[in-house]
Amino acid sequence: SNFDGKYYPSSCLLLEAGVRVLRRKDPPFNKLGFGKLFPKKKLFKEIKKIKTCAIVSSAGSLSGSNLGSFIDSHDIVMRFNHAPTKGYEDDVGSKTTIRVVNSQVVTKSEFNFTKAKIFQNVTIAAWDPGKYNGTLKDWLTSADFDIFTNYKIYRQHYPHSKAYLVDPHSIWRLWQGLQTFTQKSIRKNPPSSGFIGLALLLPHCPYVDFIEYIPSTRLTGKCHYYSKEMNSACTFGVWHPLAAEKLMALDMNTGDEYTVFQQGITRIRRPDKLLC
Ligand code: NCC
Repeated sequence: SNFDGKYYPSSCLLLEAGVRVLRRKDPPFNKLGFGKLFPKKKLFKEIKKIKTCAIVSSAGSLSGSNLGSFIDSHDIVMRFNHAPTKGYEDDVGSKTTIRVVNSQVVTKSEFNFTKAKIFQNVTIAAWDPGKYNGTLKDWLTSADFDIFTNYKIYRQHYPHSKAYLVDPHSIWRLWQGLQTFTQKSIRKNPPSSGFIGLALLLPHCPYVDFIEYIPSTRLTGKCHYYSKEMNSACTFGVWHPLAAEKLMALDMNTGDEYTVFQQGITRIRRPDKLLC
């Protein structure tokens, strides 16, 4: 990307948003009983050992991709919300290291967040954007959906789990980075779980292979690989600034066109800090 004539990688903008999970030491949680629910452990242990990461979008165009074994060959595999692997292994693989879940999935009874198998024995990063300029204290009472109640139940059920809340301020910083990249005015809605997941994971990986985020020639109007729902807005966006996210991802891509558009794999490298 070109800002003021100076080359500045868009991946730097992504990293500088500093998308992160909340920790016990973060005010005001260091003074609140609620903060004691956060895991003591870091999100990822031994990051030096992480060589390859994959993010699996939930796009319908994953159907028929046969990318399952490629996906499973990565050290870390990120998935979203309640996207299943069972029955779809050939196309999406079976390994899951971390799930990024939105606050609807945490709260709505149909997803059964506190009990369903799909949310167990994996790292969880749950997010809710709160208000654009709200404080973290405001957020506790004004989240779009109350993730706190079920988060607490989950952590009490599974005290050894690695379930975190994404810092909502960092989500809005990511939105600002996306706005800086896009230049044209984007609506003030949070990025999709996909983009939040990318920003959360990239600092921990030399590169991330994001699968079917930039739509390949398998493009279909099907919303998800796991359902029959037809809705192109799932791919191009209606509420989330998804089109802007994908243009930025394409700008960060280091793979060739065949890999992106025929195979459906966008490779994004962690930038060298000296470039940023
Ligand atoms: O659909 P969703 O997203 O769970 O998808 C996860 C991420 O995959 C990428 N994606 C998905 C479908 C598609 N055709 N193309 C894609 O690129 C996106 O990056 C997306 O973020 C979300 O982001 O959390 C979202 O969640 C759903 C829904 O809440 C959950 O699936 C639970 O049912 C939202 N849909 C609705 O609220 C109706 C969606 O807008 C965003």
